[in-house]
Amino acid sequence: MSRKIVKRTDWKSFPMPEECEKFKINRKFSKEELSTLRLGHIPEEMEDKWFWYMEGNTLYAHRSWTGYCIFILEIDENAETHNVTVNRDKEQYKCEDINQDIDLLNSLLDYWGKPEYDYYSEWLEEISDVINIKNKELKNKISLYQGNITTLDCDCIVNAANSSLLGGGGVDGAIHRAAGPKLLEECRMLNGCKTGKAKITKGYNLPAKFIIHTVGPVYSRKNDNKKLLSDCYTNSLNLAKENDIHSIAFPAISTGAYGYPLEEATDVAVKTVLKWLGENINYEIKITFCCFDKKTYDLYDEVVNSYFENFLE
Ligand code: AR6
Repeated sequence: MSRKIVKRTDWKSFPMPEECEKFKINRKFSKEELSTLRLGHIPEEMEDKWFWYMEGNTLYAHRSWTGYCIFILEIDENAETHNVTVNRDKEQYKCEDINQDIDLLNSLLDYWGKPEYDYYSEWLEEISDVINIKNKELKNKISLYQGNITTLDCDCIVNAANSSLLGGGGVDGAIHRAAGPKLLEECRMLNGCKTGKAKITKGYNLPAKFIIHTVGPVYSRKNDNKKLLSDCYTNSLNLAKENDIHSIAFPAISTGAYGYPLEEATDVAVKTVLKWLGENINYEIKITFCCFDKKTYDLYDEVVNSYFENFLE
């Protein structure tokens, strides 16, 4: 790996927050994990990202670029860590439950320690099992439609929104125009939405009863594009299930203004939806991929069918 090692000085230095808390986690790192952690990381995007670096055997993990919350982990000579100090500005990062921090940090360390962690290969393995077992049931739950999503008469349509949830261009603009101004009123109450997450509103003047708003990643040639885009589909479907929604239509999230290359985005969308269906096989739901133009439709058609062509009787 030819990445340079990240140092404290690579990051702008706010004074350290003064409020300290301590908690314990127990983990042992392998040699590979430790050498990956030692490289550190500078985020390329502002939102929801971490900056970390090691000085000697101390790992500093800054929550976002502000440095208002810094986790400091001592790693001992056996490559184990137990004691974590949190310096946080409580105005900016209050903590209601320290167990959440422990879970968060553990999952981050899982992720950070893996050299060039590739979610994509992991899905490929998982998805082939799901599809092999349940192919026919899955096939009947998916359909394609070419046209304007706002005309679809299903329980719910998904909006490719931005994190303000206050409207925009593309499919977002079309949905707000068709649903009417009450949608914006409800959206104002939602306090935005993070990339990869999803929130639900009523459909107002739309044929669809509900709208699930999700925020796709702005494509940036980074590993976690796939993960974030996949999260949009998974979180939208989880929210649909929680709300007893049995038919839902997705646009091609992130492939317009957010610049996600269509082929990869289609692959991620189809794989994620199939995986979710496989894991929720007893839930009755019809999922439509709504493709605005013929090029998108043809690509979805090809990708969806590629999963089933070997299995159809
Ligand atoms: N019905 C179905 N699909 C549509 C429609 C429609 N009426 N209109 C566009 N598409 P985009 P993004 C397709 O740009 O890339 C907004 O300003 C379009 O052809 O709508 O996730 C938000 O506020 C493309 O395939 O969403 C955000 O700021 C797909 O929908 C930003 O754009 C997504 O294109 C989100 O960008």
